[in-house]
Amino acid sequence: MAAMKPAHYVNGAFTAAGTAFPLRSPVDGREIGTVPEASRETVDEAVRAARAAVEGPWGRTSVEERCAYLRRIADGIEARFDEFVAAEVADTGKPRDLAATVDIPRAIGNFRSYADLAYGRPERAYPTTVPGWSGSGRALNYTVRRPLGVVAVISPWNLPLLLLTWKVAPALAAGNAVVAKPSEETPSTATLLAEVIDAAGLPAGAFNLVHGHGANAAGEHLTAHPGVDAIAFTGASATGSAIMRNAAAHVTPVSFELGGKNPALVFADADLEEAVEGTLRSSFTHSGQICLCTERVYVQRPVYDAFVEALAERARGLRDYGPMISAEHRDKVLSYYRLAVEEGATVLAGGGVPVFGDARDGGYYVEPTVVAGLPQTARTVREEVFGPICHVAPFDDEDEAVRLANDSPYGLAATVWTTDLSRAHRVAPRIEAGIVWVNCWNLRDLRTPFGGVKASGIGREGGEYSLDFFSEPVNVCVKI
Ligand code: NAD
Ligand code: 6OD
Repeated sequence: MAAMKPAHYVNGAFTAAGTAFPLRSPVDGREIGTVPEASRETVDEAVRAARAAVEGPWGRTSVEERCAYLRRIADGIEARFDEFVAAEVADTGKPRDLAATVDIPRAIGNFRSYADLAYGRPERAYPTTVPGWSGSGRALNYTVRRPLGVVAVISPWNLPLLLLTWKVAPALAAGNAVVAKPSEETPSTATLLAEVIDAAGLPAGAFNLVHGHGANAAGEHLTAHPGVDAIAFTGASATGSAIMRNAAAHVTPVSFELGGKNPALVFADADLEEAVEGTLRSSFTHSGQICLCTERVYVQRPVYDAFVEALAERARGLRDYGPMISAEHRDKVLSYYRLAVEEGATVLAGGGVPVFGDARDGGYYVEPTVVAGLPQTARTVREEVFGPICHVAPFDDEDEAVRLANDSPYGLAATVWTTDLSRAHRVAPRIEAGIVWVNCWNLRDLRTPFGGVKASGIGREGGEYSLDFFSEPVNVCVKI
C-alpha cells in the first residue's frame, strides 16, 4: 500500500499545513505515513469557514437538499469501498473482515439512515384556545428546529469512520456546519471521507477536517474555541472531563459517549452455548477495543464452572485477532494483565504477548485473556482496560446479579443471558446502563437511543436523539 498522506480539509480545500508526525502500523510498528498537526490558526480557519457556511449557502439549504447530499456521500463511500476498508485496516490493524462487514458498511448506513430520518421528521403543532381573549380566542403554536451552528466532532481510534460519521451525518442533516477532528492514531478514512464530501459538492465550509492530537493541541484548540456552538465527543471519560472544563467557559452544549466497564449476566437458565459464544464475541471482538465490550462477566453459581471452562478454552483458541492500536495502549493493557495477577487473580486464558514468528512480533498484540477470583473492589474489576480481558465471578440470585452489575462508576452497556422472558424484562430495566442487550450483543438499530449513564456519558445519540441534540427547538405562536 502507498504511504498514507492524511490532509486537513478546510473551507473546501485540502492542505497539509503544520508539523508532520508519523503514523505507525499497529500490526508491525512500521511507519506507514505522516500526519499534519493542525495549528491553532488552522483550527481557527476551519471554525471561521464553518461559520461562513452556516451564514451562507449551506445555511440556506432545505432539509431535502441536505438529505440528497447525505445520500450522495453514502454512494461516494460505497463507490470507494475497498479503499476505505484498506485505509481502516492500515490505520487500526483490525481484521479486514471486521472493517468490511462493520466499520465501512455502518459509515454508509449512518449517512443513509440520517437522510431518511431527517427527511421524514414531523414537526409538532399545538392548536391553542385562550378563554376570554378578544377575537377568535385561538392561536396556533408550532415548533420548528433550527441548527445550532458550528459543531465540533471529536472521535476516537477504535471504530474511526463509524464513530466519526455517527455524528457528522446527523449534524449535517440538521443543517449545522462541522469541524471534525479524528483521532491522531487513525486519520486516513476521515481524509477519504473529506474527499467524498468534496466530490459530493457540499458548499465550502459545511464540512471541515483538522488532524492532530488532543490535549494542548488541535482537539483542545477546537473544543475551547469560542466560535463552536456544540461539541459531540466520543472517547475516554477523563478526556470528556477535560473537554467539559473548556466547554464550561462558553456554556457550550456537549454530547458525550464515553468509557465503559460493561457487565454480562449469565443466568443458570441461559442457553449455555449461546452465552459462551456471545460472551466470547462481546469480550474479544476487535480485541476488546470497543466501548461496548464486556469486561465483567457474572455467572450464576450452578453453571459457573462449566461456563468458565468453555469461555477460557475458546479464548485460548482465538487466532484471527488484531493488535492494540499503539505501543502505548499495548503497554497500558499489559499493565492491567500484571495488575490482575498482583491483585490475586487466577489467569484462565492468555495473560501475555503472543509470539507469531513473523513481522507481527514487532506489532502491538496481546493475548485474549480471562481472569477470575478478584473481589469487586479490585482495580481490574473497576477500571476500563479497553483490551481483550474479562474477569469472571459467580453470583447466587437475581438481586445479587443486578447489584454487582450496577456496582461500577460506569454505565454504558450490559448483556443478559437467560431463557426466562419474565426475568429478562425484570432485570433489564434495573441495570444502570444506557443499553441492555438480552441474548445478543451489539445488535444495532440506528433509530434507538445510544449512550451511557454515570461516567459513561452525557445525553443520547441515535435516531431522533441525535437530531434533537444537533438542533434547537423554536416555538412560534401565531394569534388567529
Ligand atoms: P481519547 O479520549 O484519548 O481520545 C478521543 C479523541 O479525543 C481523540 O481524537 C483525541 O485526540 C481527542 N482528545 C484527547 N484529549 C483531548 C482534549 N483534552 N481536548 C480535546 N480533544 C481531546 O480516547 P481514545 O483512546 O481515542 O478511545 C478510547 C476511549 O474511548 C475508551 O475509553 C472508550 O471506552 C471510549 N469510547 C467510547 C465510545 C462510546 O460510544 N461510549 C465509543 C468508542 C470509544
Ligand atoms: O454503534 C454505534 O452507533 C456506536 N456508537 C458504537 C460505539 C462503539 C464504541 O466503541
